Amino acid sequence: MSQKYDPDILASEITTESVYQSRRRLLRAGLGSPLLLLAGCGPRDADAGASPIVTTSAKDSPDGFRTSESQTRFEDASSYNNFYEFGTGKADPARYAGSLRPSPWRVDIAGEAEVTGRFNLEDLLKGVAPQERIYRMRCVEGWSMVIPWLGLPLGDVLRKFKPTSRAKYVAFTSLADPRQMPGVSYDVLDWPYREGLRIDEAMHPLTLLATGMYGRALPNQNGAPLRLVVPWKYGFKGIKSIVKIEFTQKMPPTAWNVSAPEEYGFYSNVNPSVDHPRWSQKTERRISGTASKLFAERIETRPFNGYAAQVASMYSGMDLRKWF
Ligand SMILES: Nc1nc2c(c(=O)[nH]1)N[C@H]1C(S)=C(S)[C@@H](COP(=O)(O)O)O[C@H]1N2
Ligand SMILES: [Mo]
Repeated sequence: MSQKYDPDILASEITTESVYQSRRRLLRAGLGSPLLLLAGCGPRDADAGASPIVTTSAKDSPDGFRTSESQTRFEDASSYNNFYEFGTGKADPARYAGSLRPSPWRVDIAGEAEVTGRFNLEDLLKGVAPQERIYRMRCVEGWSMVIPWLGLPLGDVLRKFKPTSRAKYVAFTSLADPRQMPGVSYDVLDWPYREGLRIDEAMHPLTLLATGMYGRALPNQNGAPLRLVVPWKYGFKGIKSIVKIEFTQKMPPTAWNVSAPEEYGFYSNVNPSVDHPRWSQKTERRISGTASKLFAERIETRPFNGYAAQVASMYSGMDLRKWF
């Protein structure tokens, strides 16, 4: 996780065609709804991809659902990515994720729940209202973004499947299809990419199952058609292109923990007082720049990425140096 940003790959790579396709998926998934238009972020014309869409003057609400900090530009959020299934360079996902086919899409629901099986994306999401959430995101590598997501509270989706009292954790699995994802032919991670949450973390109202960002469907490089967003954890918990969700009794294995257990723990809460073994986590550089200056000055990283008021109680009594 130490590749350099390739400044040659910017928004110009995000073709009109891919924006058009992503808008069609958004509409098909029922997300081009009046609610989103009211939020000032409805689907726009196919060629709107070159300019940032959402500008909000909303103040931070007490529940943390919207931050008023300045937003990362769409161009940067969709061209500076980690999605190792398409290569390990920051510019690789935008360059290569065109081969991902996000529609039709099915998700397996398995494990400790009354309702399990394989569901079309539309059926998986049916009955839960899409929302906009403007979250700070902090990568373990030391950069951060502010992104207006569209999605559904994960807990509302999970409850439809009636998890049993034995469901203590939720395990997520990404697609790993070498025909769509050139990177899975390389041995950089133990494919498929996997992540997990404790059940209370999964049910927390801040946890989002994202289907879009900046008023449009997710670009492939950001994890189309469905990815996790957990704003108080390091970015790698935000597993992309999810094909399986399993309720488990035991703590599930996660891709980064399997590959480097001394560097990446299960919890992965943003914690400036626990250094990564190879670098400090005390500060971060916000990607809030212009085309000529990607990174802003260093700022201090906050415990739980600034969401302590909402989430710290879930970890009371836990030694967060041990459970990193
Ligand atoms: N399937 C999959 N999901 C993934 C990753 C990945 O390589 N594969 N990278 C993670 C990491 S390290 C980060 S920081 C975020 C980046 O999300 P973004 O590119 O949308 O900003 O995705 C996470 N989800
Ligand atoms: Mo990351």
